Amino acid sequence: MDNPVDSRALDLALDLARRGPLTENPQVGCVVLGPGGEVLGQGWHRGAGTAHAEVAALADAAARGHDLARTTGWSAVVTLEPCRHTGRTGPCTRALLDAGVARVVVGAPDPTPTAGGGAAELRAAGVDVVVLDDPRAHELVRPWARAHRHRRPAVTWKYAATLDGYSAATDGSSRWITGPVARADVHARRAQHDAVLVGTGTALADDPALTVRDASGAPLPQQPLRVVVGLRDLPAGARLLDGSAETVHLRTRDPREALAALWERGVRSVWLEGGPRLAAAFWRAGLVDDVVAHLAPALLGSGRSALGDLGATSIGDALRLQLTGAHVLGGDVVVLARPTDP
Ligand code: AOF
Ligand code: ZN
Repeated sequence: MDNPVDSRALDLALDLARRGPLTENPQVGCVVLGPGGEVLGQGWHRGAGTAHAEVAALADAAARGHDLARTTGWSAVVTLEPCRHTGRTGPCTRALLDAGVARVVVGAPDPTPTAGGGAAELRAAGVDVVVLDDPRAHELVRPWARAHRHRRPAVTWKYAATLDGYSAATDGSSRWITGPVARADVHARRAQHDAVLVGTGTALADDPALTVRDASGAPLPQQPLRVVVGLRDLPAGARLLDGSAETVHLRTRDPREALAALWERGVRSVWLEGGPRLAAAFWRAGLVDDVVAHLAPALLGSGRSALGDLGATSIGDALRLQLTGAHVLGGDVVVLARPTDP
């Protein structure tokens, strides 16, 4: 990015965006700059149904005493392309034009058919629009943007395994492979998804609660939807049926069908926690967008592999992923990866 004022404003807008909740709507931040590049207003989106970031930032500028009738030389720097639709709130393109903002800097485009296209609309109205295509702005809305592009929830596959790739011992026991720091990381990441999904095999074998809990083990007030996929019934006493969070049982073996049902319910991101066979079915259908692997420095030598059969018989058949991160978590390692396709 060549303009240091835009660059600093985008840094700030990204920080503001992250203050917003992860819901059905993306996190968006906006900074309004005066003619000299000074920050006049800051805003972020606080969740579906509330003001968009641009409207919030203009309102903030007004609240700080800046006259919205005299906006000559003002710019707006937004992490996501301003919407051009009337959803639960009005179009941000309109709000920016009404305020007379002459220049708009966009971090990443809005890929949705209804809201997207605001940049072109602003340009047509004579606004100087710069689309930065900033990697951090893209990353911020990635699951949401992918969900809309593919019209299905974005899927993150999470597993914990020994260093030699086993997620359970031969007797089926798996508690615990990783330590408390890695497990706390799982809870934090779970909380960032609309739904947590397992197969009936895992539900029956492990009787997981799949809730998001704090350090003391208490469930947080806001819980992702718990989803079980598969044809077998859950026993009446299963923890998934304990009422501590909403649970749906999708009686299908088809990942695509399961995701279609979840999309209809408004789910845009899914945290897939196994088991190996269901995860393999998602991979075979090309339905995994991100991988979070927690690896413990332990060896089993035999046991249940973290992932079921992908049909690979030769090393050339290996599904090669792009490494996106790796770091130490307590006594374990987290590895982040994703398929290379766009
Ligand atoms: C923006 N600024 O701060 C956000 C945008 O139903 P609504 O009115 O909340 O609109 C939701 C859509 O608007 C959402 O799907 C996305 O395309 C866009 N989000 N756009 O200009 C914002 N949050
Ligand atoms: Zn908007």
